[in-house]
Amino acid sequence: MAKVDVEALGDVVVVRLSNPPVNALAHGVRTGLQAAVRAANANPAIKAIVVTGQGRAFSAGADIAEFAAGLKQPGLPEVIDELEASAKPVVAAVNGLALGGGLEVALGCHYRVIDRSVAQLGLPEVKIGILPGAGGTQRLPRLIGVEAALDMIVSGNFINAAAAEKNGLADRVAEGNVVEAAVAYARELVAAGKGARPLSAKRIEPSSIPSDLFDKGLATLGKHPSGPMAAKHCIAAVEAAVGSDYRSGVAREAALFAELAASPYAKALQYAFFAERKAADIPDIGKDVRPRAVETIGVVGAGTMGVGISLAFLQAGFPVTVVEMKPEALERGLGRIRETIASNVKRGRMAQDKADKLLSGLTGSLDFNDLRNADFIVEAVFEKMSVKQDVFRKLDAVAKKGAVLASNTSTLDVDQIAAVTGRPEDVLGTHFFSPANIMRLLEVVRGAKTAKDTLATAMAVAKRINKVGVVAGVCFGFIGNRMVEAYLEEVQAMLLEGATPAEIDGALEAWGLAMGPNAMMDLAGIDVGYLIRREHPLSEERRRLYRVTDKISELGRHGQKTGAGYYTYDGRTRIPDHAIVAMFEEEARAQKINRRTLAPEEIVERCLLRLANEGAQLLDEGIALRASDIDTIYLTGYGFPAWRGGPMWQIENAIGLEETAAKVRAYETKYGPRWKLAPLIEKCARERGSLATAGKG
Ligand code: 3H9
Repeated sequence: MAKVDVEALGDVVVVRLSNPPVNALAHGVRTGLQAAVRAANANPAIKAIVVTGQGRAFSAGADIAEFAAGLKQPGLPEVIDELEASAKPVVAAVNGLALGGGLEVALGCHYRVIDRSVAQLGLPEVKIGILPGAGGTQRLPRLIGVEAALDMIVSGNFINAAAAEKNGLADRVAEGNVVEAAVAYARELVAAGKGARPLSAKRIEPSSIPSDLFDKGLATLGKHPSGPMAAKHCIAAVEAAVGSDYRSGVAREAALFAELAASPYAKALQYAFFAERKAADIPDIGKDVRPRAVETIGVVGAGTMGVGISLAFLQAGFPVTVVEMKPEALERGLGRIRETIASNVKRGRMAQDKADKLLSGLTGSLDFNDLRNADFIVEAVFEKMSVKQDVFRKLDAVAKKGAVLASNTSTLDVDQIAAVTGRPEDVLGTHFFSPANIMRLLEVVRGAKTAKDTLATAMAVAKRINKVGVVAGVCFGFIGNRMVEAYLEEVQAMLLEGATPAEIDGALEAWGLAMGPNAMMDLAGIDVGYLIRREHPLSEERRRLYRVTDKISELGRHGQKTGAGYYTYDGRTRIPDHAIVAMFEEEARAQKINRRTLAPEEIVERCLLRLANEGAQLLDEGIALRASDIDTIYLTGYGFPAWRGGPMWQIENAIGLEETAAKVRAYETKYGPRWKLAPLIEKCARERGSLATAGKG
């Protein structure tokens, strides 16, 4: 239950925020803190107050789940103001995470003692589309300086105790028990006659900062991951701290906070925060299903994916054995792993001793027998059923009992792969996204015979390698790539109708996507889709839509790797190519399509609706457990902007399901069966239901 625990240690009272797991500042915590401060001030025997947190966190901030319903009184700003107004000195003992409202509580305290080894401090509100709204934008610049505060608030990044010591956030850094250190410090302060020291009483002189600081901050924002509003409002709030009294600054902070809190971007980002965590919840797998122990990893294949996957495991501290068939391929792969780690060291992202330690866990081999001790083996060989099945037969022969056998297939039937082994219960898909050491998504594909603990193990492993595991059922392309198929098909149609690759990419990138579809295909390789289309039976419609792209591939223009695809390339820079537009013009003439200019809004709408319509179909088929899983896949694996919530969130919350159904029907009338409305959207629109409650999850 959300509350605070109060313990009197002689003349110092320790107030512990207690709301597991991270002491979010729910109503009970706020009232508890307020009451404890009042009681301590009313008790003549108490000379000082120490505020700390229960467990691993000081506090991770306001309870995000409470935002939707509106915060009950007393609000956090009032509680912190009252804490700061305490006549008796208040010392924060920062025992772990102090984030958002949690750090704002620490800033409301008069002094801060910070744990050396575990503390992390930050104001990450911008990442959920808001700003520090409990005085943080006013108190932090008063404490550590405007520039340093601006950086922390606009980036949302965390700092550790050493950095806090350097920038003045910490009065003391504690090596051992931080609460004991804070209590001792409080007594020292009392003995020295040092009392309350409210930050809000300080004034920041405008002359103390560069005159162009805020203009520069705005000019260098670029595409901020929080969308178009939050970072700008953060800058405006900090600006309000300069040259003004605390009261007027905090009033400006509150007004800006209210604007952000009401924005669709904040709602989308907060939805995304919980969606990501919900993905770990699998309805038929309770806490009684224990993941298997995983200490050692095997990777089969040292191509691009095998290298990325090996790096992901090595960087999380796992020893990895990589098996290849040919010595040159093995050496090339191991070389790329070593180069990536060396470049991380060179760029200051990793210490040399850590790199040495990671690389000491890397073994290369040409012999499948060397995988006999591996607990978790990922196959990352050529995307062809016969090749994958051959690998799984070999793995079945050598892997130890209970080892998880995972395929990194992006499209193939995991059940057919499992069927060649004598242990299909140990087999599943782990679909990594390229570059696998960087992309956060891991689609975990549950086969018909995958055992519950095999699935639980893969989800636990995903977490250990800092990935977001999302469960998918077996179908061609699983969740992400099946939706991409629909999306790319629509892109082909628009290219024929008159949009250029640059217009399509430009429209979607301006809307927020990290990369437009044509640039994405050029990066992934146009030949990849071409080969897949040749392996699978295609409808006449698809054949027609992909005719030009197939020709582009046949010309050897496979994308960035060949220096030309939909664009030509100067290094990584795209250059629009008239020859490609001419190919689409010619094909349009042959297909009797009248070319026209497509507005950016139409481009975005058609892409979004095709994605979401296919997503609803996947939800209906039970391939995806819940709409939020689909969105999580798009946000973490496909460069969809989190501040737009995801394709499913968009149709439900930005467009509306009835409107979506009407639009899709209109497109169906115009373009035919590829626009068939997903029955689930139709049903939800008719019954005023919600996709959020439609799945099995
Ligand atoms: C704020 O403070 C506004 C103020 O400025 C002004 C107010 C007026 N609320 O991520 P994990 C839950 S805004 C509610 O899996 P980790 C989380 O859902 C807030 N719940 O663990 C999960 O629950 P479950 C500013 C929260 O170790 C569980 O805790 N603060 C909150 O990987 C464990 O979380 C932030 O934006 C919360 N604030 O990461 C911090 N935080 O087990 C957001 C966590 O049921 N939080 N939960 O799924 C984080 O960044 C990470 O959760 C954290 C832990 C780093 C704390």
